[in-house]
Amino acid sequence: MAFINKIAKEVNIKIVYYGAGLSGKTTNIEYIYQKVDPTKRGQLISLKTETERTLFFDFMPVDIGKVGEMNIRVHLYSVPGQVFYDHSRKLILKNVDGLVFVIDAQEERMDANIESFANLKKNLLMNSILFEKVPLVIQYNKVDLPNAMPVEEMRKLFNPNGKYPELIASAITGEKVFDTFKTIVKMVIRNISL
Ligand SMILES: Nc1nc2c(ncn2[C@@H]2O[C@H](COP(=O)(O)OP(=O)(O)OP(=O)(O)O)[C@@H](O)[C@H]2O)c(=O)[nH]1
Ligand SMILES: [Mg+2]
Repeated sequence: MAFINKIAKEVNIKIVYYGAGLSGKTTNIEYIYQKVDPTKRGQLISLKTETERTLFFDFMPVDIGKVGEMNIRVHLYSVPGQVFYDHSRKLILKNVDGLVFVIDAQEERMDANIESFANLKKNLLMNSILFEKVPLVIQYNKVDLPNAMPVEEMRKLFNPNGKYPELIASAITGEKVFDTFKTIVKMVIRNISL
């Protein structure tokens, strides 16, 4: 749940980037970190292994300005995608307001993406959060790679009814990274009554 402080006129929202290992979650957050005005964001805290894999989480706060009288501060997190860090993923989902599910478009990663989507649903349930109640955006990432699966095929797997907004992205170049971020922030703000 978003933390709303009416006296300080401040709203804190928590957005979590979720998805399989190496799907590009950290790359999304690093791109936002590099491009956002440094006066509008805090430090990027990344806990990584020696091979640059997320060990616990990435975290970065970003001030996105005002909605009405309220200052909106977004807390961006990414989970560690590697299968064995499940306990951390569960913890990071606590009090989540919005989700970006980052899909690795490479054909050979589809099983890992499917497993991660199921894992997301399971971990929300473990936190007593209803999957259907949390705003969710789907990002098809790494579409620049030659072995990327056609978007229509991925849609059949993850968004057959077109229920979720989708972004076709290449986080490494920044393509659709901000559109993804803006889409989920707007959905979350619409979802909380200020
Ligand atoms: N070609 C290509 N490579 C990408 C893209 N996005 C990320 N990568 C690369 O994929 C690798 C993994 O990216 P990360 O952002 O670390 O992946 P992650 O989802 O945070 O992985 P975990 O922390 O293990 O869960 C890195 O080498 C990135 O440079 C993309 O859009 N295109
Ligand atoms: Mg990572």
